[in-house]
Amino acid sequence: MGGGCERGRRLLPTDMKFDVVTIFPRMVEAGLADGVISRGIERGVLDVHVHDLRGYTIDRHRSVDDVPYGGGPGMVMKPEPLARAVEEIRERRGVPDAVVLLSPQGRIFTQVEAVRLSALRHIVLLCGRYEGIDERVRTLVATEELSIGDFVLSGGELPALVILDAVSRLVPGVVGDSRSVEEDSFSRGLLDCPHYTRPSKFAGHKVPEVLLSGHHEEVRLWRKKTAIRRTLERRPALLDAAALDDEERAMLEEIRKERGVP
Ligand code: JFH
Repeated sequence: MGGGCERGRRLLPTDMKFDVVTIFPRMVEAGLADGVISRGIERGVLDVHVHDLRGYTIDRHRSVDDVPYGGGPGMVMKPEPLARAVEEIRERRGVPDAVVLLSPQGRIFTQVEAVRLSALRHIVLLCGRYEGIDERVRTLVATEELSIGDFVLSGGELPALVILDAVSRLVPGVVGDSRSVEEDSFSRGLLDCPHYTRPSKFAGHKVPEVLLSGHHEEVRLWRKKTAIRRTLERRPALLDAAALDDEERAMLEEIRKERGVP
């Protein structure tokens, strides 16, 4: 989906290409059909191709898996179809900047990783299934291995969609308002502040007065402080890593005093 598109008046190349290799192409395509990724594709900024791994098999049964050497339960993804898929992608779409293997053994994918990948032009995502992938795909075909968290999924398709989504929204032109990306509190290493919309009273609970006041500076300070308070309460380790400015460090001190923590 995507490819060169008439943006403005000239035919421009897309800003970022993804190739996803999977035995469940419909599952990945369903995940691309709505939301930021589909908008990026429509706008000609993103180009995503989904490849059915079975299309790269050469045996009569189109096998993508086989029994594990050494015995044991489950099946292992064969290396040849995956290697052939990446080779054809290289020939047809150019040499990718990264070939990412999704697995529970990978480095944890974070916002920092999303920002790093968003600077690349072409990424291949390899989705496994079964008990995993032949180790030689890892060493010979993949350039890196990523996990989206310490829980076990049934395959790499959901992780591939997670990475596609997080990386795509950092590509200029994908998310309409670039402010919502820059101000993303996670990019600053903090949790988000609470949000409210109408009605001003719901189920007996009022919206904080300051948000109705129209005092922009007070609103800004309230949002910053509640973001820091929440981060301290829920994810204190994030604060150690966050690069706080003078104002934020002062607020953190204030909150600690309010809570009676040294
Ligand atoms: C994937 C799968 C179970 C066995 C941990 C110790 C033992 C694989 C391909 C990514 C994240 C995944 C993921 C990614 C790709 C594949 C299923 C089940 C085991 C698990 C290995 C196959 C899972 N972040 N979670 N899950 N599977 N392992």
